[in-house]
Amino acid sequence: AVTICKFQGVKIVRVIHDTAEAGISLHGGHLIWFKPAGEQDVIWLSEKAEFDTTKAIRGGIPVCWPWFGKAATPSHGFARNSQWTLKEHRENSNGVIISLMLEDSESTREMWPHKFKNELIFEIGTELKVHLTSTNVDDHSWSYGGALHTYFTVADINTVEITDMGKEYIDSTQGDKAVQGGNTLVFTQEVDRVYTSPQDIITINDKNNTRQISVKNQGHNAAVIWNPWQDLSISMSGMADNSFETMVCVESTIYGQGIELAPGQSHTLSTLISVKK
Ligand code: TA6
Repeated sequence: AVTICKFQGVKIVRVIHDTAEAGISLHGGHLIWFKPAGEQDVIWLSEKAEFDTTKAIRGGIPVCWPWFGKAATPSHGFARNSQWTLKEHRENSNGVIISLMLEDSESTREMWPHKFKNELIFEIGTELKVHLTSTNVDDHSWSYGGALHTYFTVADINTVEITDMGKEYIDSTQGDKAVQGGNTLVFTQEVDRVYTSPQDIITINDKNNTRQISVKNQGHNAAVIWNPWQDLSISMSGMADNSFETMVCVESTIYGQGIELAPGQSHTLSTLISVKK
């Protein structure tokens, strides 16, 4: 069943199906939970997340668009702070499909002077698929970047290993230095990296391999991996001091102004998330 209800004061689309449960906030077009039947939550939501419609929600899947990071203000673009509308929902035995829309308005054109149409499709079943299709409905070309900035739940960041994110990365903790790394990433301090040649499927090995989450990205040019570690968590909004221990972000990213669209053209950025059996 699909219902529209209120959660922490914001309007959400709530999905309850034999295959999975999910919640999507219309503020931000932001998925805030996804739980396949018989599994623990896959997506992390901060216990201190603020559901104040002027801010992005801490956790879930923030939709960063039309730029990634601090390339302009607001950080990570305006889509995660915008009110999306529910376009349609469909249901079958495999799961539920939810489609949300965001179009340019006077206030978006003040921040970014282009006309666009964004459709955000969530396929919710034993796997979670998220597709963000951006269309240029303006009379000139424009370029954009962004990310599906997924926060994953992990049992303990100290025993997490990530593989197949590729070897080359830009390290934001070292002034955007280009680094050649290995194929396995473990966490002992803050990690904030843009991996520029990721493999097709990135694996999060959690809790000494008792759970593996696979993340298949498409339409991207990079994968960002982020854990703020303790000092940053303490200073960040919507974050409890030790909450870095139970989360990691693995993001399907269009780094830089990576995609150029001519009038009428579209591009889709996706992330496909599944728990490996
Ligand atoms: O994706 C990693 C990152 O850009 C980090 O640099 C980091 O600070 C984070 O996202 C969270 O950004 P936010 O604007 O949500 O606080």
